[in-house]
Amino acid sequence: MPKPYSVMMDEINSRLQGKVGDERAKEIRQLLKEIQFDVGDYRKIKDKLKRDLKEIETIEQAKKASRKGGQTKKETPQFVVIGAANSGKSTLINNLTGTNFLVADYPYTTTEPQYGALKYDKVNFQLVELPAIYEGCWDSDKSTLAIVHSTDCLLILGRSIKDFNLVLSELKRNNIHLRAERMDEGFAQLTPRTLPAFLVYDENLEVIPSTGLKMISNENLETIKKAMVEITRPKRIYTMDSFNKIEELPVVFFKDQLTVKDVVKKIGKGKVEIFKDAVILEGGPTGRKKRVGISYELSDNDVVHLTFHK
Ligand SMILES: Nc1nc2c(ncn2[C@@H]2O[C@H](COP(=O)(O)OP(=O)(O)OP(=O)(O)O)[C@@H](O)[C@H]2O)c(=O)[nH]1
Ligand SMILES: [Mg+2]
Repeated sequence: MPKPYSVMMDEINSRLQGKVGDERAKEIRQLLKEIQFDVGDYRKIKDKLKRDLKEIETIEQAKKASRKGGQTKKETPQFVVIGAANSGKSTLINNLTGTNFLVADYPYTTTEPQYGALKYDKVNFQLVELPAIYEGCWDSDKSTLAIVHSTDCLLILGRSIKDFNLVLSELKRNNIHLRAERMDEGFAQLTPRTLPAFLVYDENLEVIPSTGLKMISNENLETIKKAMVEITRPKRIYTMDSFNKIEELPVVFFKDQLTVKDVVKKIGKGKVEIFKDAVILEGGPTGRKKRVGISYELSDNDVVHLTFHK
């Protein structure tokens, strides 16, 4: 006996509630299998589910393509730079990363995502300029929206209140929420999608919409770079080589409860089993010396000397 349309939709909505990405796609495929009728309201529901599925598949595919492997995510936080046309996105990325993206005084100069890299305070960052935001820009362009979805942080650029309101409302319309810092465990995906973000404004702007987010003038590149470090809260851990020399480059982590075990794991497979103990120089080479075990919690800039059983 077929069920009424509204009853069916309630059931479907409750099964899809809270599910995003691949998980949602899986549930939709299952639903499509279960709905056996293919006429009237059933046809309508199936068509709707199929459209939904196609959209998710496009987003998931683009997500995967926009992040080459999981590697980048762990070590190199990515900032997507978004803003209205002519807000100075290319200029800012050029200044921060030394790229040479086309800057022009007409709108929609940048039509494809552009990538730049920046190293600051021993942390690598990737910056991506997306094509300018306009009302409804992501309705048809799901692959650009997917880049926003999968990024670690947003840098929102504007030259006027109108610029900021436009970007904030497009984010809201697409169910993307903003927060002032990364999550405790790094850049994990939250539902609905929640991204760490800050605003970069032009000097001439007097009143800024109150968002609870950090706001920085574009006059000072150094402050912008500092904000990138602050919002991502890296833990830079320096290891020692076998001659007790401190390695110049740290291993960088993005999670709050970081233990010696995380560092050991990073160094190599099978190392946890042969771990003996660790000596820590707290907060840097001149810090207090401590002998600790594998579950000791590390802080930013700690130096770690690991020893292993032969
Ligand atoms: N007053 C002012 N002008 C700027 C600033 N940054 C860039 N410009 C100028 O604004 C124009 C647009 O700069 P772009 O960097 O191309 O802006 P965009 O956001 O990348 O533009 P689209 O790619 O077209 O969306 C250029 O003429 C820049 O020289 C700024 O901070 N202040
Ligand atoms: Mg541009």
